[in-house]
Amino acid sequence: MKSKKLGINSRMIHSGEFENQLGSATVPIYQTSTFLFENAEHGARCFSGEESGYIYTRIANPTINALETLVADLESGAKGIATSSGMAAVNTVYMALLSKGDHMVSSAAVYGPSRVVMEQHWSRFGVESSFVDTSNIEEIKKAIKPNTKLLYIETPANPTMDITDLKACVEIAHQKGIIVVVDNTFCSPYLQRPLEMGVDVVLHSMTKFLNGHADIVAGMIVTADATLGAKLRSIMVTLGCNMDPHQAYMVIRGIKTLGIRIERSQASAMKIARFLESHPKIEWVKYPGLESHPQHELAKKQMDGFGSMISFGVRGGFEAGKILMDNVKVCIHAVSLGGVETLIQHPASMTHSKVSAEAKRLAGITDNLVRFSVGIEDVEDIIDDLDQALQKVKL
Ligand code: LCS
Repeated sequence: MKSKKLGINSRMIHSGEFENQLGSATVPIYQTSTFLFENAEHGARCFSGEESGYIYTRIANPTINALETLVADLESGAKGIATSSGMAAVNTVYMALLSKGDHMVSSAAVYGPSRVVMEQHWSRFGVESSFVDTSNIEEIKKAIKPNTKLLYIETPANPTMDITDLKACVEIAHQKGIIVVVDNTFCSPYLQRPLEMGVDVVLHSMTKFLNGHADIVAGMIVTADATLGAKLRSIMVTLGCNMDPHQAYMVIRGIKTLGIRIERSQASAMKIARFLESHPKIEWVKYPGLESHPQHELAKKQMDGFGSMISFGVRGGFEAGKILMDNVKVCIHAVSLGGVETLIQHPASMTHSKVSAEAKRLAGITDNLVRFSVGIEDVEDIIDDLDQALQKVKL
């Protein structure tokens, strides 16, 4: 690691070690599947772990390692484990930390597939789960059972923007030997560093803010403890959900502008949230920066900024939301988030469509919930676009 003393913006540019043989200003792409051994002895030493040479890209690769060191540094963690996607990171964590007969407590509102894979697939291997409103700490306490091994939190949650008190989670869980995992996708380490609050493991869909340009899919796990990191790495390697070197290069490139992208998009998000809050065709707005957000005070304490994700309800329900999404011209009607372009989508019929109707109701994912990821366009253009599309909504 270059230096812990540098500020986060400097570390986004300069952290991430690699063997720089030719004085390259950026991390080269080691686009290779395998690495040469000097001789049979060298090969045997690498395999036994006596020597830490590169063997095979599924196990380790210099470009991917540079990214892992970089994100681990930004998250104040010990080890980074890059994965092919955010869902690969989620499943690696589930597989490493849960066994038959174990139980997981999680947020009722999480990215749909993170819940669906647990309820429909990990359950087949005897893993139990409870999804509760983790923004209410009492609900977590009530859900913990003797076999609970994992507390899995998304904050702010996708798509409700509910915020969970991470320090309180750590206190409750660690008393009972439960590991705390946080999906930090909505914030990125620029806005929230759960490991600094005592959380054990952080994961990311780097498809979103870290890469930031909507052009690749990627994931990352960061652990506070190196031994736990080694365990997660061995699961990732044997599952084969490794990242590709080119993917790693793209994320390293994206992270260089993470700070300036987030500063701009969250400044716009605040203005857009206020515009929506005062608009007669909008029923409700949930943005951590608004005083009306139920956990606004917690957001101020726990996050270094309010981010660029907004959820809101259009008056007139799903039909009205559809008219809005069909009429935007600058904003893009698509899933995903955290890119330079503003995206608008409808979770109930898209990202969370496979979550049961009852689970959606309990999680507060209403039919009129529209999720908005603010990009870095001129904010006036986004507001004008929303305004003209909302004019088409007839009450
Ligand atoms: N965690 C969160 C919070 C996410 O939002 C997503 C993807 C994932 C994990 C999974 O990451 P992936 O495998 O896609 O890299 N969220 C998406 C969304 O809200 N719309 O499309 C994808």
